[in-house]
Amino acid sequence: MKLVIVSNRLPVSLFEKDGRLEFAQSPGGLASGMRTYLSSPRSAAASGYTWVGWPGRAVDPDLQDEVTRRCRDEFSARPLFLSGEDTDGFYEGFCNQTLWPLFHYFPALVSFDEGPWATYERINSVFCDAVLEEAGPGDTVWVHDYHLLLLPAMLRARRPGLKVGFFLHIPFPSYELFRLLPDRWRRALLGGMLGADLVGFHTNDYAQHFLKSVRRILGYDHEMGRVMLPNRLSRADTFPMGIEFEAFSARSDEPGVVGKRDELRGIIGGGKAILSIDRLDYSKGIANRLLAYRAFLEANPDWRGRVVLLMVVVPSRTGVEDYQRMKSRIDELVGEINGTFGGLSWTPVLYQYKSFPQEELVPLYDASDVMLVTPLRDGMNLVAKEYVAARADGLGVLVLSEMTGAASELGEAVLVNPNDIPEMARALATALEMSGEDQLRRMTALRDRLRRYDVVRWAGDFLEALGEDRSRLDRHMLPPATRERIVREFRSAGRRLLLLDYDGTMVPIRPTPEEAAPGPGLLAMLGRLAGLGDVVVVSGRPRATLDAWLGRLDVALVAEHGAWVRERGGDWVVTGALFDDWKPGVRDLMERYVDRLPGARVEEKEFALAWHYRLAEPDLAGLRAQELSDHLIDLTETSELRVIQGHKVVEVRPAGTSKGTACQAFLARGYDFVLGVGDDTTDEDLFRVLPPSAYSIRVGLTQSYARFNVAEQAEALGLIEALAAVPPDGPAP
Ligand code: GDG
Repeated sequence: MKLVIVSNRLPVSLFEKDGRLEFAQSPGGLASGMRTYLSSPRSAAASGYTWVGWPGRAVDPDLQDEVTRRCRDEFSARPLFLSGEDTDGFYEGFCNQTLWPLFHYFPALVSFDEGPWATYERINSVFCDAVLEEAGPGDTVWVHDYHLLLLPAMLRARRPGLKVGFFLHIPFPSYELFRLLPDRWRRALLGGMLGADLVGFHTNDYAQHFLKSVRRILGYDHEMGRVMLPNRLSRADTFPMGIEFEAFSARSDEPGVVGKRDELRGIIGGGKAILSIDRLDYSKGIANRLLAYRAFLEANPDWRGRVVLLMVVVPSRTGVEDYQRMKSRIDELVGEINGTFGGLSWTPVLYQYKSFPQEELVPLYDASDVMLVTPLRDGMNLVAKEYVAARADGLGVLVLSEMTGAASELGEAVLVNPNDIPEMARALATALEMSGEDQLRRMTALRDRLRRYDVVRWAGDFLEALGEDRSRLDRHMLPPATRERIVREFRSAGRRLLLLDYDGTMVPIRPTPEEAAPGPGLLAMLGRLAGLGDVVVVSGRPRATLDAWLGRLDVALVAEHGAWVRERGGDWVVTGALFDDWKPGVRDLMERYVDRLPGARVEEKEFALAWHYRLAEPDLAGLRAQELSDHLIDLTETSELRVIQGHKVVEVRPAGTSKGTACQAFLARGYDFVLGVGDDTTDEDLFRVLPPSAYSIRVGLTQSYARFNVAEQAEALGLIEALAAVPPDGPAP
């Protein structure tokens, strides 16, 4: 299997030197992380990879062939050439003036211009063409980041069999922010991402935000992150990106690094150093950080002259006006702090407006007592992790913004809210005054965690999850040939048994249980089927409903998930030792949850109570259903009751009977063709008791004990109808 990696920038960038084109490593966490993964012996991309992306500048048409050849031969890369006009609308435009501010919670800075959107769509399709030239059938494509949100669906549309993964390196904003985008855009962006088999995020919050937007905007529900699309599954999951831990850790012993660190320490003098490194961007909260440092110096005069803030700001988007303004504000603040507090013998802020190669960051990390990472929003923030890795001595304090993805993993850091300037000032004092023992304890915990989940593990886990997912699903989807085989075997069988769930299998799930009554077509079909074999309708419905709806058919009925059985032409028989003295307590609790959720209602059955929430607002309903189940599980822990979460229903009934136990009597009668079909958790009890030779089908793309899944109810009904179409006089000609 070949791996095709796709990102806006290639891991190498072109630049011109003395009239010649040269290559340099591209900056940023994605490029260096993936480079590390691809060159690691632990990488699974051993059978080759190609990286598709933009080489960082417009290339003259005469030179494109040569650049393409060199990229291929030297870097296993496929360059994609974009004109200045393309990058204006695409990168500078939609990426950085719409998606970047919106996803980093700066709605006031978001541009809603149509022009850049059109370019964004077009450039995503240019990427699609290039990827399809590189990826063969059976290859895996890993698409990275917000520049290419539409690409996964484009790839899926043109090559459905391709395995596609997508990873978002920046935050996915809450639904309230995401919904600000015009409906066309937000649908296309979500649909684009869902084209991937696996969508990865740094944190669980981002994944949940994405899933919520998918549910609210596209209407697709999910189960544990698996999004049920009409004909396939996509999965959202969390993969917090790590760094090359051992390399950073080992570097601090290299003589060159030690020398540089000592030199820096000399400049700092006997005092302490606080380090701050970021790209110039409004998301990084650089001005707030300076304000916090100023507040700290104001409140702690004894620290004046004994501390230095080493502030590295990497030039970025230098042509954009907002960034120029930000730069002026930072310059002013630095000047003001140095002017107010500094003197000839002490400069409070040592400010560098330039970029450093990654290896030169290590002596900076090592020389600094405190690392101050306080973005207003950041997808992950690898600099925070690199600081921890570089501190092989186990000392140093990380002060980290709660608004970074890294904060969800690095709980031993001193966490701060970057909007709370007094709090940050206090955190600085805490960090500078922290005992060596406390530093060591926190650092050791942080280092252990980052060592285990490094960047190779991150990429490996993502690709493994991507590989697994599809193979599991492919095995389960009912292939057309098997469907035909089922019909054929049914025709030629002597004794046939069909165990069929009702709601969600023979009729679609309706807003209220009453609306699911069978129409004449369905009744006629079941009548025909009953002439061909033994049909058992296995339902969670009360027996009165089944009697009213299906009682006149020559079929057996199972009601209340197995509590009652009515044989063909017989009477209802209770199947186990059933009791209902538990009902009042459970009913009270369920009713309290009806009060808390408009649209919910309690249904009383003879041996069960069901709390339905199909008509309620889906988000709140999901939450309340979860709370209610947890509550019920606590309440019934020591009793013989079972709490079951089905399709938009939470049900409590005595343990000991199930659709499985109720059907065992039928199965024992010996059939040479058995088929079970159902759509719900309660049908799993039936699938579990079926013999290996039986066919079993679960409606919906969920993990199941059934041998096969079909995506939709209509597909299940179609199969049942095909069986009913067999001529009544036995095997077809
Ligand atoms: C996106 C997300 C997320 C080298 N020289 C400098 C410098 N480097 C290296 C650092 C680090 C990387 O660049 C910067 O790390 P970030 O985490 O900020 O990564 P980005 O690629 O900018 O950002 C971010 C990341 O993707 C990975 O998913 O963590 O949230 O925005 O490896 O060693 N970094 C800086 N100055 C230099 O001079 N700041």
